[in-house]
Amino acid sequence: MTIGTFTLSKWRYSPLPSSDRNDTEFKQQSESIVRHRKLRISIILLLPPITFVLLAVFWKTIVGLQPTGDEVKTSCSQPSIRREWRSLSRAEKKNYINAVKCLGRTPSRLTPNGTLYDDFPWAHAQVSGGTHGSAAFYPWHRYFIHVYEKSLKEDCEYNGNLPYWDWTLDWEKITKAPVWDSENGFGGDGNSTGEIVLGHGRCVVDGPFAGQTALFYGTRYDPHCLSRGFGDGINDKGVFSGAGVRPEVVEKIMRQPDYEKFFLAVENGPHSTIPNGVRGDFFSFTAPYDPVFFLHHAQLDRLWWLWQQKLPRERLLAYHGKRAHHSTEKAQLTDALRMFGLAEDKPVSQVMSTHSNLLCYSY
Ligand SMILES: *[C@@H]1O[C@H](CO)[C@@H](O)[C@H](O)[C@H]1NC(C)=O
Ligand SMILES: *[C@@H]1O[C@H](CO)[C@@H](O)[C@H](O)[C@H]1NC(C)=O
Ligand SMILES: [Cu+2]
Repeated sequence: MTIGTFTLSKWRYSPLPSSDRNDTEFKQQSESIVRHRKLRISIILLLPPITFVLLAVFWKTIVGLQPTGDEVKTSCSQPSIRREWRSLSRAEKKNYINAVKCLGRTPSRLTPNGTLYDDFPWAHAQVSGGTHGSAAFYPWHRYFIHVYEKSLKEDCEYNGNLPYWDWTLDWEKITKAPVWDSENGFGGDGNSTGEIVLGHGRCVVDGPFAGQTALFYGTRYDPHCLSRGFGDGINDKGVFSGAGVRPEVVEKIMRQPDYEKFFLAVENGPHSTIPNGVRGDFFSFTAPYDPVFFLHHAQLDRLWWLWQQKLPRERLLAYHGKRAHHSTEKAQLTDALRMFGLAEDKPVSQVMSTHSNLLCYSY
C-alpha cells in the first residue's frame, strides 16, 4: 500500500512557512515526467514494426489520456513564492491590504454598479454547485485565487504575492489569530452589540474593512455591510472552534492517497471549519467578500500542493470524481474552469501543477 510512504515518522505536515524549503526535488520530479516521455519515444523508434504498433496503441491509451498542455512544460523557472501571513513584514501586510482595498475603488467588469471587489464573490456565487462537492473544487479555487492575485498585481499595483493563513498554528485560539488583527490584519468579529445582518453575522467595525460594503448575498442583489459572527455563546450564534484544523486532523487527511477522498476530506473538513465559525458573508456563496477567504483558500491550495509533491509523478495528474455536485458524469482534465468573464476559462489540466505556464508559483 502506498499509504506506507505517508507514515508519520517519515513525513509530517509542516505548518511553518515553506518558502525556504528545498524545492529541487519537486522540480526534478516534474522534469522527469518530460524526460520519461522522451525516453519512451526513443524506445518506440528502435523496435520492429509490430511492436511499434502495439506500443503505439499502448501509447495512445495510456499516455494519450494524459494532457499534453502546460502542466509538464518547465518554462516556469522562477516561481513566485506565497508566504504565511505572519511571516510578512508590517509593510508587506500593509501593501497587501491596500491592494485589496484598491479593488473596491476599481470599476466592476461583471456587474452594472459594483466594483472589482464585488466581481470575485459574484463569480464565486455563479459557479457554486459546479465547484463544491465535485472534483473541480481544488482546480477551480486554485485558478480563482490566482486570478485574484493577478488582479491585485495588474489592477492595483501590488508587488507581492498572495499570502496564506495556516490556521493549524492558531487552532487553540482561532478567534485571536493574527489575520483578525485590527491593525496588521483584516479586522475581527462583527459588532457584538449591533444587529444581525445576515448569516448570523454583524457588521465588521474594526480594521481596514470596517464599513466595507457587499452588494450581493449569494446570487441576490442585497447591499449590506461586511459581516462576521464568531460566536461567543450569545443568542443563536455557535462558537468558532478551531478543533477542525488541528495539525493531527490535517496530517491524517494528508495521508489519504486517493484524490477524490483527499479533496472531499479537505472540503468537508478544514475548508468548512472556517466559514462555519466566521459566519456572516464567509458563510455564504459570496464568501469571497471576506478578504480572509483568499488566505484561507491559499492554505487549502497549499495542502493540495504538498499532497501532490509527495508523489508528483502520479499526483500532478491525479484528477477524478464527479463533474458537478449533483451529477453522475465523471470529471476530466479537459473540463473547463469557468470564470464568468472574470478571466478566460481554462482547462483543469493547466492548473494541475502550480509550476504550469499559467500559474508558476510555489509555497
Ligand atoms: C445595481 O445592479 C443590480 C444588479 O446587479 C440591480 O438589481 C440594482 O437595481 C442596481 N442598483 C442601482 C442603484 O443601479
Ligand atoms: C455597534 O452597534 C451599536 C448598535 O447599533 C452602535 O451603537 C455602535 O456604535 C456600534 N459600534 C461600532 C464600533 O460601530
Ligand atoms: Cu468556494
